[in-house]
Amino acid sequence: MAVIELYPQEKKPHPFTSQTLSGWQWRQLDKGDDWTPCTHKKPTTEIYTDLLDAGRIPDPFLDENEKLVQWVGAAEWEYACTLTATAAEMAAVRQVLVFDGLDTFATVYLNDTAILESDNMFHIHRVDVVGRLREGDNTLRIVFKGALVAGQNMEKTLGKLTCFNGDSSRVYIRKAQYHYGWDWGPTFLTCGPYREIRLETYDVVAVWDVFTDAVVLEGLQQADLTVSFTVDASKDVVVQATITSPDGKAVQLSTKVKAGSTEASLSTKIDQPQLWYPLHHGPQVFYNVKVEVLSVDDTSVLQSTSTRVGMRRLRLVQEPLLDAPGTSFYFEVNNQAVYINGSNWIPRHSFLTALTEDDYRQSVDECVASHQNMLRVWGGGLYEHDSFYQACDDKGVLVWQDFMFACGVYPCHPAFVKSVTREACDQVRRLRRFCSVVLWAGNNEDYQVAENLKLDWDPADDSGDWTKTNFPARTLYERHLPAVIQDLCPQVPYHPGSPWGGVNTEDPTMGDIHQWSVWHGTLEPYQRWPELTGRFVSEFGMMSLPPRRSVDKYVTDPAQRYPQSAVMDLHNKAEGGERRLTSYIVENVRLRSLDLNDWIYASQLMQAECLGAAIRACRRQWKGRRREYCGGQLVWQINDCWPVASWALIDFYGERKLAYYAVKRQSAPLIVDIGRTYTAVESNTLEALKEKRAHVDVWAANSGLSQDVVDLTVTLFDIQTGGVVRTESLTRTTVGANKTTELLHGLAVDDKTAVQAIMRDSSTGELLSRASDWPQPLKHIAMASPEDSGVQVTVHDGRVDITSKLPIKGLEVSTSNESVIWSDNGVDIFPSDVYSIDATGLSKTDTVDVRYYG
Ligand code: BMA
Repeated sequence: MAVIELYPQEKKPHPFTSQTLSGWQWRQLDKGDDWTPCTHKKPTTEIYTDLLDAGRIPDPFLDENEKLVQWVGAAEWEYACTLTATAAEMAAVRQVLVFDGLDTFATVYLNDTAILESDNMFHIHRVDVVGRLREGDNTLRIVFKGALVAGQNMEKTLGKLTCFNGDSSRVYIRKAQYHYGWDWGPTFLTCGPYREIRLETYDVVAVWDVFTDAVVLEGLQQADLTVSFTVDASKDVVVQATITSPDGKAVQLSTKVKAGSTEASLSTKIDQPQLWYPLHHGPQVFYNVKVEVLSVDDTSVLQSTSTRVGMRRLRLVQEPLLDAPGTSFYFEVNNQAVYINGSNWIPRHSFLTALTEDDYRQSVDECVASHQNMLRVWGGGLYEHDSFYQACDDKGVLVWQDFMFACGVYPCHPAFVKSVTREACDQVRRLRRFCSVVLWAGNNEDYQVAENLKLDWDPADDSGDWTKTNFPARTLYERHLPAVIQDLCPQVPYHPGSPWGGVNTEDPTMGDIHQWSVWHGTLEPYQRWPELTGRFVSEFGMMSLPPRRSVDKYVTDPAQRYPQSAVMDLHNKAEGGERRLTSYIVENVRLRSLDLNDWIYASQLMQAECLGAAIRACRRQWKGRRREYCGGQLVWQINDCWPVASWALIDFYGERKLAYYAVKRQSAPLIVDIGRTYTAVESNTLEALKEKRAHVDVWAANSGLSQDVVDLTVTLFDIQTGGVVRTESLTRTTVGANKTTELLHGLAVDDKTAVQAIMRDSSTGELLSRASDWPQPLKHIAMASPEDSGVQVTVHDGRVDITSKLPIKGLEVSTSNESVIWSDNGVDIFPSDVYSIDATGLSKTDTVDVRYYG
């Protein structure tokens, strides 16, 4: 290719510059309103938060205001900002406007000339504006059309498809699907420039999409590194990559890149690579990769950019098991099997631009603080903000990333395939540099919907083109999306859907399952969890109400603060939400009243018990090499997007529910655990009159990589008197590495007995873990009266110590000091034990309230 000599020797090339746009104003287009300047200077914004800031709508999250602001989603909106181009920027050969994401039906005008039409929230655009940009002030205007109308028009021409949650038109629209309303989320069809817009100018070159693919070889002794990048150069240049190891050793590579727009790469081998590990498995270390573009003539630096890479060897292991049908489904990082204790992640807000980098960081910190090592970015939300993945990389939290399809029958006509393929390429290119992303999955529950509706889905049909069937999107999930992964990040495994695998999506012996027989489906008692596990349980959950402090925020009228009020009902979006929640509470927890505080406590205790039972059942199935009968579980869901009664562990305001602590206790790397089993004695043919016997088993679950030598004490207490019924102990017992070890089997118990197990390190005596077990269901237990319990709470600076005379279930500590962070809560207390809870921010003069079950 002929190289155009743009620069006479004396003219220095214009260096790469980047200017982020901000200073938005907006108006309602279909009403011909005047412009209103945004009250903030942020680069990203959206209509609901702007209307709220301007006092034009009531807070959509409070009371029943959701109903009052639906008109916003039906209207047309226009945004504008001024882009001031400097003389230097104008002198550049290339002037490009980069759009990281527009939500959703957007026409962009630069000085009244249309420069871009976008109809997919997940597309990233680079638009050449040479000849359109002028020196000084330019106006960038974006018209946003209503997504609902657009979708319903498509339904008219292309036919109505089916979905669960939200308006059926959503399946045609590439917009975060939860905006249409979900069984935990409100309907707010917001719009706006939700991700950054930048003007990039340069002369000779721009380099972007820098990606370092690290292939760590099997023995972990070597990594093959390829640094790839996209270059737009109007002249030949030299691209140089400097790779610096975590301990500061640098390797330099360079290549000459010919003029033009092209992809290029540099490769090297690294011996003894320092590897990145998930939480609790090793350090999170990174190689820094600096890419510089040098002028061929004088080696001056024209552009410089830095990224980093965490190197890990990754496998999703699906292999035959010993003594069990089907195949395993577990993650292996750097040749170590990793048991997954994690959660599902939904968008952290209905209005994404309200979030800060700190919000993402804090959420990931909360995940880590509860010992959870995976978050699944669920398919009804969005490809998350960089800060989310950055935090996951930093903390060793693995990410299961869905493509953005959820609970629906999606179309697969050519225009849709084109849009989705581009979306996948844009987002995979952006996210492949985060080493925490360890799986891409095609969708959320779309195969389940296909089964439910009895669509044409024959797993044996591998034609690769299902577009003529009534389950056309299978072509996306099994052909187009895996091709993108294969092409752009072949190190990361692809799974066609979640759930997927086996004879159908409910097959517990292969692939992953969503276990919703508890809560949805047949409303199975959670005591049945030992029979409900699968090879990997990527969803399961239980609802509860947010803590009282939160309820008081979103229910502003005190007269509405009761469990059955209209406001409380609007803030419970689940189908049959009240009925199901009531069933589970009433079947398990003895209620004193329907008072709001009692109801909240009952729901949270019940949720904590349920999730504890589920994780206990799953984790026990991690039995060592070739016996990975369950590879992990992901709680539905860790967070909320607005204030609501939901399955969340942490509510919208950041308040932890009791279940958060139950998950934390169950997910600690090394725990002792107890399970109670009831067996019917066949002495009476009438089910209700069958006598039942109960026994408990005790085991240790260890996700650590070394074995431990422990002492175990198991005490059976009489619940009414606090007397010790029986004690069993083991000394110097070995707990195997990275698996569960059964310790005691078949201790007979009755319905008056609660059990406590304490596990200590044999050599140091250090307390490693406590576990407790109670008769089921809890409602049948005759608890002693609170006056006899002898509960004592001693408040120290930063800690409380709790003792009791009787066994105590689900003791919750609270204080009006809102800054306090408890390390544990909703705990079981037993006689002759001191239960300490760390309380960051607590002063010994603070008043600590307690409540407990019974
Ligand atoms: C699931 C999810 C969501 C839903 C949740 C609770 O299976 O995939 O669609 O919000 O259950 O019902």
